[in-house]
Amino acid sequence: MATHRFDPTFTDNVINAMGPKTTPRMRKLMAGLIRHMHDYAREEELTVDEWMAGVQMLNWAGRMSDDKRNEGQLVCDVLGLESLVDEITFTLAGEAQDAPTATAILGPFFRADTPYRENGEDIVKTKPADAEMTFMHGRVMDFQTKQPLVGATVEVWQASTNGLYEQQDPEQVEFNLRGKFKTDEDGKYSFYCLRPTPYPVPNDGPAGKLLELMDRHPFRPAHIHIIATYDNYRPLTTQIFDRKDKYLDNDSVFAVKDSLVVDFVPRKDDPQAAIELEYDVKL
Ligand code: MBD
Ligand code: FE
Repeated sequence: MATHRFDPTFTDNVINAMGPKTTPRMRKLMAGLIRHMHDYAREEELTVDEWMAGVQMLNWAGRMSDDKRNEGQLVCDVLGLESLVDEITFTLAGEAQDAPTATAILGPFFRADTPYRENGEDIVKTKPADAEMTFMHGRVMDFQTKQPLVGATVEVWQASTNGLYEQQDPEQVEFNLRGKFKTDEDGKYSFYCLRPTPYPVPNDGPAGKLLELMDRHPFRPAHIHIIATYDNYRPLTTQIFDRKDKYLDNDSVFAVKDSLVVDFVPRKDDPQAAIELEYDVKL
C-alpha cells in the first residue's frame, strides 16, 4: 500500500525500491539525492506549479545543449555546484603545505580536440580590433622539488574581446584562442594570447533566466583556462584571473581563488605584444 507523502517512511520506501544489482556507490548517491530532494520539497512546501517550472527549466536546458552550448553545466555553474564539487574532489585528495597550483572549474567551453602548437606561437588566429596582445610564459614544475617538468602539456583557452569562445562565434576561425603546448628542455612554455576581458555568461537560456530570477548579474572576471598534465602527476584543471578585474569578488560562477589571481605587466621591446604574464604551474 502506498504511504502518504508526509509519512517519513515514504522517502525510505522510494530509496528501498532500488534493486540488488545497483552498485554501492550508486545506491548511496541516489539515496542521498532522493532524501535531500524530498526534504527540500517538504521544507519549502513545494507546489505542483513550482516543481513544474523547474522541470521546464531542465527540459529547456536539454533542448539548448549541443556541442557548442553546454547549458546543463552552465546551470550548475551559476548555482555554484561545479565549484563546490571541484573543491570537494581536490581538497579531499589532500593538499601538502607547499601545495600544487590550486584547481578551478573546467566550465562549459572546453574542447577536447584542441591542436598542439609550437612554443612562442600566437593563438590569436582571428584578431579583434581591440586586442591587447599578451605574451604568456612560464614553467611547469614539481610543486615539492621545484624541478622543471620537461615535455609537460599546457593547454589553454580563452574568450575573445566580444565575450565569445570560438565555438560560440561564427566570426572566429576554428580553435581560435586555444592551444596545447609542450614544455621545452627547461620546462618552459610560451605563447601569445589576448589580455582576457570580463564577459557575461550566455544569458539567453535557463541559466540566464535563473540569474534574472535571483537578481544576479551574469559577468565573469577576465580569465584564461589552463589544463596542465605530466606523466603520472595529478592533472591540473584551473583558471587564472586578472587582478585588475572588477568582478573578482562576484564571479557569476564562483570560481575565483586568491592564489589564482595574476598580474599582467607591461612588456618592452616586443613588437608582437605590449603586455606580459609570467606564470609558473606547479603539479
Ligand atoms: C565560462 O567562460 C566559464 O569559464 C565558466 C566556468 C562558466 C561559464 C562561462
Ligand atoms: Fe571561461
